[in-house]
Amino acid sequence: MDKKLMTIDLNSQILIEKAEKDGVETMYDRKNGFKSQCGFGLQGTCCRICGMGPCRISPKTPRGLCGADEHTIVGRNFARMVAGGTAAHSDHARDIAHTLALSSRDGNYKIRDEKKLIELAIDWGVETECRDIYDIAHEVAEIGLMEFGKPHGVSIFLKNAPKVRQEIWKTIGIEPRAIDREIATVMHSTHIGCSADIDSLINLSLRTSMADGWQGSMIGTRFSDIMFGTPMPTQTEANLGVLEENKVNIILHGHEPTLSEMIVLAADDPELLALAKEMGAEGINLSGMCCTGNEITMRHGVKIAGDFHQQELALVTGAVEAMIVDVQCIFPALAYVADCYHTKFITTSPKAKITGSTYMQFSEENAYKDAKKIVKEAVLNFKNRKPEKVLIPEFKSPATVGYSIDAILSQLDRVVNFNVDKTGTVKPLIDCLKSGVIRGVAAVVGCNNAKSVTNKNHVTIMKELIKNDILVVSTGCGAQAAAKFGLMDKGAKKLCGKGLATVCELVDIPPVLHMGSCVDISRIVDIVSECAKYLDVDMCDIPAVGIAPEWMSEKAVAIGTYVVASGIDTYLGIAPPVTGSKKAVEILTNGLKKEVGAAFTINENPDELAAIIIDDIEKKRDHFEKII
Ligand code: XCC
Ligand code: SF4
Repeated sequence: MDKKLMTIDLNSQILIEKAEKDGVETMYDRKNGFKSQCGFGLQGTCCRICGMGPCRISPKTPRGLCGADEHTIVGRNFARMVAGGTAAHSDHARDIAHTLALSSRDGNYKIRDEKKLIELAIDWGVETECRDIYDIAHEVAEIGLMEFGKPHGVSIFLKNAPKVRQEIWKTIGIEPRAIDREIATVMHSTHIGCSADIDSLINLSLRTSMADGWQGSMIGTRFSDIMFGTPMPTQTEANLGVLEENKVNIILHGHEPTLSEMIVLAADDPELLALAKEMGAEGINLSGMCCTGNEITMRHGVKIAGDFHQQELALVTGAVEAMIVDVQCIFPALAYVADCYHTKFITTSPKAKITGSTYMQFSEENAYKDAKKIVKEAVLNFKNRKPEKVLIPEFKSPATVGYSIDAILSQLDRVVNFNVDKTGTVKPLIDCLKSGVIRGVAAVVGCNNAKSVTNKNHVTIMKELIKNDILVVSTGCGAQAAAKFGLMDKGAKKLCGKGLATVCELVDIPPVLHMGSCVDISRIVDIVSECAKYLDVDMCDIPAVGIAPEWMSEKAVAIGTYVVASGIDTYLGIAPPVTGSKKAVEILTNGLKKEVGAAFTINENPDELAAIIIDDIEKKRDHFEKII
């Protein structure tokens, strides 16, 4: 396939061509090299859980050596994907919790949102009267850390869900206990000779995913807001056109805000700015990719360089002095691409060491010092840039980002109720839904996937939804697709149906709201939960859906599963590796409806998927209008 047709992003197309001229291999070349992918892997019917395998299921070999059939194998593989995703999100949260435990008045990490901390402390029964805010923070951090390994009880966050939802979780046995325990249980239960029952394996997957959504991710988001500030609307720009010819370009890529927050500070350090001048640069230009990019754009308006599929292409510009990464979604290929240019590919986490990178360990204890050292490395590299190899493509799009729940509700409240107090309630949002000016809310989230044309599913579906008066909220690389294609610009209201356009105009918001990184999907679950509680209904009664049009990571599988377990229907634009088991497909796309009131829908054609979603939201509305 013509590589340029594998993405709809014009900058990417230009850089794919440049990579070819420069003799640099990218994911798009490798995709063409894979003539076909393994059918067993695609369907989830290859088992290599024990040393007798791999066992592959086909009509001639319907059972593995131990007798496991396709349902057992698909179920076990699915559960392990959920466990992998839960582990990644939650380990991110664990680091944030450790950082909160380290926070101090004169240290690197401070408390920025005291109100949020106090609210959480009260919710968790921590004494707040007449106490130093840092003592409170440390006790809250300790409770958060206990969620990973407490020997008794279930997630501390479950009690915030509507009562009916809590009952469902209890009845079907998916209340997550300690986070690490759920992950360990999946690894145990899927070991050879344990669970071989598909219903049980999916139930196990649901409980583990709940440890991601209603535990790890909630800790990650809340603690990040407490330490780094709750995001509020701010202006930014998105796509590789944000790189600057005359400045030291540093791209931050990965996930955890602990590192990136410090780099943001260090990039403003007078000493380093002076050094940049000395090197002949006009300054230091920071931008972000993937979820790290989302974290720092939400809180500081740092420009978005691009998404998951643009990480190699960013280096192909020849204008990046350093790509600084921590964990998750980092192509090992960056080491090879960086080698073809002057770019320093700097890894920083003991959890993600990559051959061929420059390893500069970042520790929270020495955060600012470490961050300065890393930025200095980038600045010193400016002199090695080869002007003849530089090509910065021009496209970039303005975007308004920073829509935490707090931001959305206070903005709505100000307009609808003339309430200038910053804390809003969900009432105005519910009024918009009730009256039907907004038909529903769709969370369009997740990755890019080489199985589809990059960004095409995201953009097609989002445009179709807003045209039909469905408010879109977004996180992860989906949010970056929206930002790059102008859908997070307030001017995008011209693409909306009449109802949504009016709301955007009145409230002064874009039709696609950036809600953060993928850990921040906890914000979306929270707001649906709050709406349900306000109306005294269940979460599955709200006309809200989740959509992952181009998902690819195990984290996305965990997310989709907890979103469904929360009663929110979830739509996938890429088929997960479960199609080899009819029973697994039936449970995931239908059976779960009876248990949790929501299920998955899979369709790889974005136009068809959008039509199904719009139709389903209208059906949900019929029910919604009847019960409220
Ligand atoms: Fe990674 Fe989080 Fe997916 Fe993007 S969306 S490719 S997980 S960076 Ni989260
Ligand atoms: Fe084969 Fe069973 Fe071992 Fe899987 S667990 S590899 S199906 S023998």
